[in-house]
Amino acid sequence: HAADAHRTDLMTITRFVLNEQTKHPESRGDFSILLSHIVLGCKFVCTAVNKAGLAKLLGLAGETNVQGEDQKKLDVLSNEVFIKALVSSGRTSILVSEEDEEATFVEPAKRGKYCVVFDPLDGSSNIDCGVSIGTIFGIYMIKDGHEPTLDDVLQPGKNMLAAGYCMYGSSCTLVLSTGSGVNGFTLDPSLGEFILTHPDIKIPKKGKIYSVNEGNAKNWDGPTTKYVQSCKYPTDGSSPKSLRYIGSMVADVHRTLLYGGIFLYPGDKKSPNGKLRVLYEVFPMSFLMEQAGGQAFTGKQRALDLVPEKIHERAPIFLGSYDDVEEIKNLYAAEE
Ligand code: AHM
Ligand code: MG
Repeated sequence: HAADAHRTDLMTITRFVLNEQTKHPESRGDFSILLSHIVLGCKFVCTAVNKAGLAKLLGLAGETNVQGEDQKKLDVLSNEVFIKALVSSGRTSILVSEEDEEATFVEPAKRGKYCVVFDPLDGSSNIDCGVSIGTIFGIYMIKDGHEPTLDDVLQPGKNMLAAGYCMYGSSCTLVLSTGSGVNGFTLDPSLGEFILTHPDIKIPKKGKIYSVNEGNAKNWDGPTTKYVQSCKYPTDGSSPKSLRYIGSMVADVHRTLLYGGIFLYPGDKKSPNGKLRVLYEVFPMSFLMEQAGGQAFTGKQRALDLVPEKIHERAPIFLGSYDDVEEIKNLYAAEE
């Protein structure tokens, strides 16, 4: 269509967030500014990820450059990019990153009212073979009128104001919820802008796919074992589910969100709390799932009700289509 070539009415993520802001007349635009800094971080990491395959040629990650300095690994680089972008926004007080043992407390002159928890580059085992990886983030508001403390981030996931992820895959896709639904944006590399391509994402009520590392099956508990067995050998006359597992949470959750189904990283005998981290993996993805009409469960409770005690704490997670998560909830309830 000729007219399409000249479309300038595209909904960019900047325009989208500013539109949302006008719904809150009291807003002074702080959230929009914070988000624009996160978006900048995502664009930067996207560029670095896209060049990663040329590392040897260009002297990137892990190689020594012409000055003889060691080049930074992609995950280290991504962490630095996001820390810088978030501090320079002037809108944050506390940052928790998967890459850093301790939380970062922003110096008073640059402080703002938000706390950001994030995994700058998740799916590290997939970096060197060019498979999709991503950034995951969640945003809390600091409690008013006191010095920021770790308690500001050790809050249940339901207190998050916003959550999202950016997937560096066949295209660069940013999925965001500010608590009123979920929207997906795709980076147009020629414009350098994220364009709204997936408005108001709703996860199918029931799916045909399950996603889990079955190599851990020997150590699973009863309900997880029964559930996965029922995916393969259903007894209610339905067709078996397909298995899809990338081993990159952002990619596995993104597919689950769009196609429906269930993603699980259960606890097992070796790791009773599973592998995934509560603050910056389990919470943001659970927030998005609920906002899209799905569910997220830890095997004991609604994931977003969990109150973390440590910033790098782990929890088992079952998330996805409403009906599929309901089944696993029933299996755990029957155990008690
Ligand atoms: P990472 O933070 O070291 O990258 O680990 C997290 C990743 C997730 O993206 C993914 O869901 C999971 O680890 C896969 O784990 P496993 O290899 O045990 O299946
Ligand atoms: Mg991770």
